[in-house]
Amino acid sequence: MQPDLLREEIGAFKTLEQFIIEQQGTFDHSSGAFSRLLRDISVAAKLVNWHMRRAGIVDVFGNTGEINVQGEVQQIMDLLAHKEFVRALRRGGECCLIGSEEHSEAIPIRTADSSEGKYIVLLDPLDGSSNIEVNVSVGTIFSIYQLPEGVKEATLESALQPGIKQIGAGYIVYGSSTILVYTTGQGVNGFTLDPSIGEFLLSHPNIRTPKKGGMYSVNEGNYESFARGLKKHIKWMQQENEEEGRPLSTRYIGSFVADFHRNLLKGGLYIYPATQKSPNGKLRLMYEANPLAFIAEQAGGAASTGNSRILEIVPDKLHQRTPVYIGSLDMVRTAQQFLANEHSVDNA
Ligand code: AHM
Ligand code: MG
Repeated sequence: MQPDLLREEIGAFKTLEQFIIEQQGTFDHSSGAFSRLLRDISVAAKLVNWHMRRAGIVDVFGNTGEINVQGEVQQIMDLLAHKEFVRALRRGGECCLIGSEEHSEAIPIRTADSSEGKYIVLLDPLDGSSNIEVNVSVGTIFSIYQLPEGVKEATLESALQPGIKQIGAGYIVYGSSTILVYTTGQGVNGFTLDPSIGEFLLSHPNIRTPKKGGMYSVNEGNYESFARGLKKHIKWMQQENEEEGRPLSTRYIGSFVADFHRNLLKGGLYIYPATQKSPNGKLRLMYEANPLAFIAEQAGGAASTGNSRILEIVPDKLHQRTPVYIGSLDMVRTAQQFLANEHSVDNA
């Protein structure tokens, strides 16, 4: 492509910053402070992206030798991503509390005697990190709440709000390109990072997810320990029925954020159910399930525990887990029906 043409094309796109500023003042919470918070998140995302793109050249593969609060081996990149987000949010001054998958306690940024920051950010700095070493897409997931009215000091309690109270949520996938997708409750928009100018450009405006898709994503290696209803549902998805578009295809990356992103754009159902080993599922409510549930609903999809809406769960722990059925509306409903028809969660 001619350099001039390339420049012209880039100029035709809106940057994330321009988009955020345009939105400012058009809905509740769309204040300058909120815009600055989103900017801080996007800056951290660019830095994590920079680390990711150099992985393999500089020595950031492998684990830190530490076990994180989830009992999982912490990867060096997990820690790097955590640090970049904490640093950007601390420096930005709009955030009063951070909850991170990589830190057992909530991290207060604001104290009673300072007036800085009214936003709570909960995040999984690097989701799917066990995939990093093999060049498979990973991502960051974030959820934003406001410090409740009248609360002066940000503590863990102030962060334990149900997902319906989120005022923003998003994710970044560091994949074949780097994309940031977010919602503030006014639809879902996606921005692709243009590495030549270092800006996120609006590439996926107003994302709507298909009502029904041709893919399901679940770790079928755990099949034996799934509930009877889910086993039946999986068998049903595998049956031949041309009219109804079955069998469906299986697609499972093992990075929730990347599986979710694909299904959001193409239509599909992602499942991480309760299993014998993980009776509450594996995924974390506050910084994995809730933010993606907010995005799924805003894009016209749905997110369920299998029998109730994820966004309505009242949390009691920062790192609590939940079963997840998320994606295209009709597919989540069908999954719920299969589970409801088999009241028992006993195994077949
Ligand atoms: P992580 O946040 O520590 O990376 O763990 C969550 C990941 C999800 O990204 C992914 O969907 C899931 O764990 C895969 O789990 P499994 O290997 O049990 O299928
Ligand atoms: Mg994760």
